[in-house]
Amino acid sequence: MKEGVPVTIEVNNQSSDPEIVHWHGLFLPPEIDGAMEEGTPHIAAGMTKHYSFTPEPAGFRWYHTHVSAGNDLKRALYSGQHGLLMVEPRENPGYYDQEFFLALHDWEGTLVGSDDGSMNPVYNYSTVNGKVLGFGEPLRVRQGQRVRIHIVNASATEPHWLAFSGHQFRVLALDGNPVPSPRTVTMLHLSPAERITAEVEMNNPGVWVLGEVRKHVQAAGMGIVVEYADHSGKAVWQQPQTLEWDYLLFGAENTSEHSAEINVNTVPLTFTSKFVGHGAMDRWMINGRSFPDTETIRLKLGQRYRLIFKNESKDDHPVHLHRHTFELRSMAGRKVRGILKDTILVKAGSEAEVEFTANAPGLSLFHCHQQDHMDMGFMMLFQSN
Ligand SMILES: [Cu+2]
Repeated sequence: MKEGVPVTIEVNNQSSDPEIVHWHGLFLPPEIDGAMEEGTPHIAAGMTKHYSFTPEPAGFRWYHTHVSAGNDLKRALYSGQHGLLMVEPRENPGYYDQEFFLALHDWEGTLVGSDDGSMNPVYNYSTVNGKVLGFGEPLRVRQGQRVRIHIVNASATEPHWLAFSGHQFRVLALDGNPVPSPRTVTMLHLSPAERITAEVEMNNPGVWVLGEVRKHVQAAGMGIVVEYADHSGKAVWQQPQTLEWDYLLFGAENTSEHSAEINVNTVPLTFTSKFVGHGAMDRWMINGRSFPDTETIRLKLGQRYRLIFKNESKDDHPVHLHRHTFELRSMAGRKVRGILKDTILVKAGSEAEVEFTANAPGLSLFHCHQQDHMDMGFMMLFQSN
């Protein structure tokens, strides 16, 4: 799509269940954003709906089903019902020779009991663009090219670590939004629903693997071959020794240049879980309550809000706010500016703070993007007016 250019999309539900499409990262009214909790009507089985909107903001977005799965690990985000969405900026100053779009996904999940007795999904296959390593078309490049790669983690529940053997990533954007300090890193971390846009200089001719850093996940298929022109043979993987990722690397270098704090209303949100019983998925709570019994928080249009996330559970949570972009302000006590996202990973036992302006009238859903967590109550609504 092109920024500012209206589109009409026809969605035909050929499945046998009611479906709904969420346009993740776009600023859309609740009637079409794609969450039943906000009031978007579902699409009945066999029916077609048309959605007309002007896409904004520019950047790398994605779209996906937004139904619940419960114990059916073939439904909702466990299925392949997701796609990539690029909103091209009006002006595109990016200089690159080739552009690739990659979606990570995990397939054929089964619920397996963990040590503490609760159930978690475990997967048979992990893919890049729907193919296990060695079965998809390679990314074909030439020496000297500057390549831009847009990656989304479309897994229902799993975070992923990626490295590109023989190469490094220069991270340009997180969740489709340019970062203040692009930096070069050896690996990327994406929790469910997160996106990364990175540039890679093709300066090491050969045939390489771009894939999951953890051996068992790459063995389950998560990787893609990158092939230089005039090179052939078996793709080479170089195993990194440690896992490294830090959002704050990409924040503004000089935080003092930002003007004094404007009036900000704080909203504390504490995440906890409740063990329901052996063989069952945990119940999730925000401020002690599970959706739909959570409090709907009222926001005044135009006001600035800071959400203070306290994760008092033993799981990490990639939390997502619909219809807004927020600025990351602190992570585990470290302050930061300039990182704009719509999904952020709040680690177990940790805290994070994000800030946004309530500029979207109506209901906006806030939830953990891990399908099993949102299905088990990790959702709430904001109402702006
Ligand atoms: Cu979660």
